[in-house]
Amino acid sequence: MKRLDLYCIILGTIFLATGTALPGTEKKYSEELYDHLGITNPDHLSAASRRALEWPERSNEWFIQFRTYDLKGDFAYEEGVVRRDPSAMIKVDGRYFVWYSRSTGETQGFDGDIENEKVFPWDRCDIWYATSEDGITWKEEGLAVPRGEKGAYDDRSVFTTEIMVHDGKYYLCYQTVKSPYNKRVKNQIGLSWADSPHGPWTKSEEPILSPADNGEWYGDDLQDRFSVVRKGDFDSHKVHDPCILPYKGKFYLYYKGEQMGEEITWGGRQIRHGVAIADNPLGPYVKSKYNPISNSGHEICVWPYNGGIASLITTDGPEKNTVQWSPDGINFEIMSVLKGAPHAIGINRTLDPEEEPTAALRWGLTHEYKTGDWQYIRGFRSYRIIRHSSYTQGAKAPIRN
Ligand code: AAL
Repeated sequence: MKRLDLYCIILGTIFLATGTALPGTEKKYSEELYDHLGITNPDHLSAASRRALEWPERSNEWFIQFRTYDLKGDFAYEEGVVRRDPSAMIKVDGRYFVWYSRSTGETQGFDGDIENEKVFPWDRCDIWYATSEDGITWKEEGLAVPRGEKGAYDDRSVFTTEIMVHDGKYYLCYQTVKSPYNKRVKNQIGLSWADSPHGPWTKSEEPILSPADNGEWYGDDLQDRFSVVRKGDFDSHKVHDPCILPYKGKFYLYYKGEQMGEEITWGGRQIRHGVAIADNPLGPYVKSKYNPISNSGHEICVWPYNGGIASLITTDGPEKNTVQWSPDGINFEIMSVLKGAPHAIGINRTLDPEEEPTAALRWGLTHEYKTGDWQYIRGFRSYRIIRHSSYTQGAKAPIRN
């Protein structure tokens, strides 16, 4: 390295360390922006102020706050039964429909007899459905899609489902696990379709999406999912939380990936989303070369807006609790940062998502953990927070549909 280069590097490091810009390199911003951010001394900018000055211009139209509430009828809390991960809600013949994971029995975990016990609340689930006239009082209608026969790719559990209606047909996509359910088991995505929301459902003979196969486990302990020789793609272990949206004449299957050797990052669990695209609802679904399309998130919650796709990113990663939007279903930008959001949202597809950016989230379904064993389906509402006074009004508003 030349002596001059070294001198410049040392000087730059000193200026950065002392919070002072190199002479002549400080970028200037408008007086309005300085005033808006409360920066009255632009010659002494903290690292936080420098970041704030570089924020993209954003209005508050994507900023919302949520509240949740109990539902009635068969969705009232019931000890002994797990009802969780509600699908989107649709309306057929004046009634709302929802599908969800349902199981019974306590969770034993992975320490005992995994062949016969239940390792997670979402283990040994089938997909059930319920209907409601008002979205508040629900009637459980019964089984929609059962686990497969012994030996099938979905013989252990079918769970975390989403509904898509297209051309008069109904499509349920969902997660699948094949026995034995150990910590290294790969999770896939299955699909069933029907002519009526009441079924009968026809099942895909093979999964429609599988984890990437480019990771390599270290050792042969089936209960160790963190030891790897190579991690592979972001979705090398599990493909989860599928949701198919018809978009631009194709079918976009959004999903959560879990990676072999998942780490805890500066934002928590290393969770990211991907998309796989098909010409037909039944597939084949081809993973986008741009995957992963998020660097954070958990359950998929996506809706069409203004020619693009919006996505609520919750729970894990440095960008958790943000609403994001992409003009093309792939390249997402943060539109707002929220205080928090309900988990596993089942979007209300009967609302007009184009009314405003977050209209699709005005009310719908979520799930909540009463205990580690028992989860139940609840309702949520969201409110736009535009002025300080509307914050109070929103928080106190009664539940209306
Ligand atoms: C959920 C989802 C998937 C996971 C588990 C059940 O919130 O992310 O469905 O497997 O938790």
